[in-house]
Amino acid sequence: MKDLNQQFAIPSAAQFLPGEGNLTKLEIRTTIAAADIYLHGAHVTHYQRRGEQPILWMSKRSWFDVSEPIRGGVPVIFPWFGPRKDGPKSPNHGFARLVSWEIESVKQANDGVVTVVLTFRTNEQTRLIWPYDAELRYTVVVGSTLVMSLEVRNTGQSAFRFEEALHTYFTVSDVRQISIRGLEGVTYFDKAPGASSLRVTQDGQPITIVSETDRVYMATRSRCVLEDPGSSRRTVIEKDGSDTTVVWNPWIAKAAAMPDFGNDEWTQMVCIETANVGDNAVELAPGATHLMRATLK
Ligand code: TA6
Repeated sequence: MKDLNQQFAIPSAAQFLPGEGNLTKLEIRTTIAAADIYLHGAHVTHYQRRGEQPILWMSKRSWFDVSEPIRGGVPVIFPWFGPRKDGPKSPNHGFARLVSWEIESVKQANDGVVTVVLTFRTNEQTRLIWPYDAELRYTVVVGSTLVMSLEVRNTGQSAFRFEEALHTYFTVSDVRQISIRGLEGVTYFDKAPGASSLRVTQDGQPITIVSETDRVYMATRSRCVLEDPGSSRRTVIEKDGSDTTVVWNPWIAKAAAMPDFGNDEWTQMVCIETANVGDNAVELAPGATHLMRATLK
């Protein structure tokens, strides 16, 4: 912690502190915005524009344990999404959110915007479950918008195909009142239990949440607009380098089944995830780099 602060802290803007579960947290507080980033999973757990309500949701029951993912904020999902389709028994949503990331830089521009770069390189542990070499570089820009960019470089000798997501949890006043625009007419895989048919095409109406919702919208580069009338707030999610958008709310039963998710918390959140999943997975040749970015306004 002391070394991190000596090397990277910016007085009255960015400092490292022991966070929940004594996990190391970078706390950013400027005149423009506030944000928290844990080294565990390079996990952004908090973002709030000065004078406004927080945008990201965190479960009050989240684990803060090196062997568990943090519940809420922006989990970084890599190199597979959801359960592992092939290969040995592996954690849901890959390993990137479970490892400790390094700080490459913490900088503040003249306008007060703070940019943090975190990195992770695959190692012998990850090669046991995923036999490739990659370097991940995650840039988080904390200003009047929150901009998160995940860069994946193939540092090995063989090509690999990966899935990824910035699995963003948004806080809402009541998920039953929200609407999400931008995915009209897009085809999605419906992963909710008892889903009618696997592939469904979204009609011309905004998405509303009336039951467990778990949809993987394919081949879409659209910006989404989350309307939360209860807090008279509109959040815009723009994206680059992402062809998949996932929309998720666990609803009652699924929320109750998760130990790190309060039974009644499902009404206060919705995930709108910037991703590349399934047919939109990314093929990366040796030496190549891919960048995916989410901008929250
Ligand atoms: O993004 C939606 C989803 O894939 C759901 O199926 C649900 O599993 C959610 O992610 C959370 O997964 P986690 O492993 O973080 O509990």
